[in-house]
Amino acid sequence: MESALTARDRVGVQDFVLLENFTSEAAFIENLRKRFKENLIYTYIGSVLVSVNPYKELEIYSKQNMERYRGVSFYEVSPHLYAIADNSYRSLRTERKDQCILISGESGAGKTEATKKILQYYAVTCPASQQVETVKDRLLQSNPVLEAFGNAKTLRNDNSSRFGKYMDVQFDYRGAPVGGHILNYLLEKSRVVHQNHGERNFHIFYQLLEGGEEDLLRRLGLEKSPQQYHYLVKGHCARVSSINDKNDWKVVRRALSIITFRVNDLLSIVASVLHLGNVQFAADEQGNAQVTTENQIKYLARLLAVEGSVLRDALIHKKIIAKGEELISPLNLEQAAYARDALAKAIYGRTFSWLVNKVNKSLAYKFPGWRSTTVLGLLDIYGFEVFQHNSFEQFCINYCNEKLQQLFIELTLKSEQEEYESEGIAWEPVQYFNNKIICDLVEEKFKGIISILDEECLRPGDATDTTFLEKLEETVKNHPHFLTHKLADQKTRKSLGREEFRLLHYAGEVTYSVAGKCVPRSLLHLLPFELKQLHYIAKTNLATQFKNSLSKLMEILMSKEPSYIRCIKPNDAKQADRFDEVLIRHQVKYLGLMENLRVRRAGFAYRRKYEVFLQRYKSLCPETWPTWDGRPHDGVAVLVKHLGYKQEEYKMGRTKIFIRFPKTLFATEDALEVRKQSLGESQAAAASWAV
Ligand code: AD9
Ligand code: MG
Repeated sequence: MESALTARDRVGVQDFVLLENFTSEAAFIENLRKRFKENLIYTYIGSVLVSVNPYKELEIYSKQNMERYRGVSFYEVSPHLYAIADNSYRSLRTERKDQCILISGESGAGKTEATKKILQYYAVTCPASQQVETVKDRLLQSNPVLEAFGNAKTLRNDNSSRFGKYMDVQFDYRGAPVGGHILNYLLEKSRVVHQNHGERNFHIFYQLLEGGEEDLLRRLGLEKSPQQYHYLVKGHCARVSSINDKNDWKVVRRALSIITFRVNDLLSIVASVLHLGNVQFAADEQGNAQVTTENQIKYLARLLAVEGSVLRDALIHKKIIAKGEELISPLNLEQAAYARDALAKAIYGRTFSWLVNKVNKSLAYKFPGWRSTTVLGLLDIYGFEVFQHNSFEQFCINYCNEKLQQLFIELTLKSEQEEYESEGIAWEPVQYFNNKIICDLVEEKFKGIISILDEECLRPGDATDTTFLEKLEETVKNHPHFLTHKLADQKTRKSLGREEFRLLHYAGEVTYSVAGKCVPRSLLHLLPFELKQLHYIAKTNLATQFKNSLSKLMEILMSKEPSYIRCIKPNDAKQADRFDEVLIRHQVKYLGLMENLRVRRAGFAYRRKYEVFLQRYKSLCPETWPTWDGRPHDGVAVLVKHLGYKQEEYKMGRTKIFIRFPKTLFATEDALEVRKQSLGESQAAAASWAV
C-alpha cells in the first residue's frame, strides 16, 4: 500500500499553496508535470483552478462524476472545474450574490471547452421543468451557432474562438436556469478576407458548402467546392482532418433554426461575402478600377437586395464630404480591392453582431419582474499574446489581459484581507506588483495611448501612423513602461523598428507595430450602402470602442463574486501526454500564477473550517475520538495541542484554523495515514483529500 508521503511524491500536491518552496517556479512546474503525467489536469491555487489541456478524452466528465461534485465541500473532492462550477452555484443560491467565472489562457489552452463543460454541468445538475429545459437547450445550442460564425481553424487550435465572449446565465429563485445573455468582443474580421498559411476562414463557410443541400446552394449561387472562392483559399487548407464540416453543418443548421427563423436571410448574407470575394477589377486607360465579374454583381444584388448598378458604382468610387459637399471620385485597382475587402469584413462583422442579438433574444428571460433572478457569468477571453509581429489586435487583447490581471489581483487581495478580518486574524501586508501604471498608460484620458490614437485618427487632414507615433513619443516619453526607437538607448535601439513601440506589460515586453493603426477617415465612407440592420457607424475609433466595452465588462465583473480558471496549453503540437516545459513556463508567467500564489500564501498556507478539520483528524487524539461533543473550535484546540503544534505554526480564527506551513499539515496527514492503517481502514477513504 502506498503511503501518503509517496503518493504526494508521485502525484504532487492538489493545491499549490501546499508547496514547501512556494516561491520557486521550478517547483511549481514540477508539481504540474507530476500531475499531468497521472492525467490529473486540475490543481488549485487556493480557490483558483489551474487546468492543463490533456488533448485527449478523460473519463472525468460523466454524469456520475458531476453528481460527485454536487453540493460537496470544495476540498473534499479532487480538483475539478465542476467543483468551481458547483461552488459558484451554491454561493449564488445561498448568498443570492451574482457570480462570475473568469476563464483565461492562451489559444488552445482549453477555455472554450471549460466553458462548455460548465454549462453542461448546470444543464445536468440544476432543477428542471419544461420551460427550463427549453432555456437549457438554447443555452447549449448557442454554442454551435456562435462557434460556426466566430471560430476558425488556426495554427494553434483547430477550433479557435476568434472573439471574446462573456455569457450571463440567469437563475430563478429555485436555482433553475431561466435565461441568458451574451456580450461579444472584437471579432477578428480580417480573417474574412485573409488567412495565414495553414489557417481557415470561419467554419460556417465550409460547413455551408460541404453540407448545404443542393437547392439551397443553387439559390445562393454557390458551388460546392471551397477552392472556387478567393476568400477560402488563402490558407491552403480547406479541409482539416479533425473537422467534419458536413456533420457540423447539420448541428449548426438545427441550432440556427432554434435561435432564429430568418436562417435564409442569414445564409444569403454569408453567401454574399463569398461572392464579394470573387469580384475582380481591371484598370481602364485612366487607371480607374472597373468591375470585370458581372456574374458576381448579379448574385450579390439579389442576395443583398440592392440594385446591381448601385453596388458596382459603390465598389469603384469613393465618396468624400468636403465643406458640406459630397464629392465622388474613382478608385484605382488597389483601392477598389481594399474597398471590396473592407465591405466584406463590415458585412460579416455586422452579421455576427446581428446573430448574437438573435441568440440573446432567444435566451431572454421571459418573466421579468416576476421574480428577481441571480446571475452567473462565464468569461471566455483570449489570453496574453506575443507574436513575432504584433498589431492592433494584440494591443487590444493584451490591454484586456492587463485589466483582468488588475481586477484579479485586486479582488484576490481584497478577499484575502476580508477573510482575515472576518476571522479576527491580523493582516500582514503583501508586496505585489500593481499593474495600474500600465493600465493608465493605455487608457488614461488625454494622455493615454488610446486617447492619442483617437485624436490622431479623427483629426482631419494628414494624420498617419508616423504622426501617431511622434505624438505618442511626445506625450508619454518618460513613462518607464514605454519605449520607441527614438527613445531607446543605443543597445536597445537595434531591436526596435521605426514604426514600432514597446510596452512593458505585467507579463513581459511586447513590441507593437503602428502600421495600419490609423485608418484615414475617408475610407470609412467606403461603405456605400446600408444593409438593413447592419448600419455602420464610425464615430469613434475601434480602440476607444474596445476600451469602453472593456470598462463596462470590468464593471460587470466587479459587481460579482469571481472564481478563476487558468488554462494552460501543454504543447504546440496539440498532442496528448506532451509536457513542453519552456512553453508552460511562459504561460505560468503570463497568467501571473506565481504572483497569485505569493498573494495566497502570504500569511497562511492552509485554512479549514473547524468542523471539517476536526472531522478529518479527530482520530489522532483520544479526547476527540470517536466523537467530540463540544464546540468544534474547542475540539480543534485540544487536537492541535495534542499533536504538538507550536504557537507560530497556526492561528485560531472565528470559524477556521489557519496553518502557516504545509509541513505542519503534512505531518498531521502522515500521522493520519499511520493511524488509519492501525485502525485497518482502507487507504481509499483518505485518497480524495486536498493534500
Ligand atoms: V482559443 O483562444 O479559442 O484559440 P481555447 O478556447 O482556449 O483556445 P479550446 O477550448 O478550443 O481552446 O481547446 C482546444 C482543443 O483542446 C479542443 O478542441 C480539444 O480538442 C482540446 N481540449 C481542451 N480542453 C480539453 C479537455 N478538458 N479534455 C479534452 C480538451 N480535450
Ligand atoms: Mg476558445
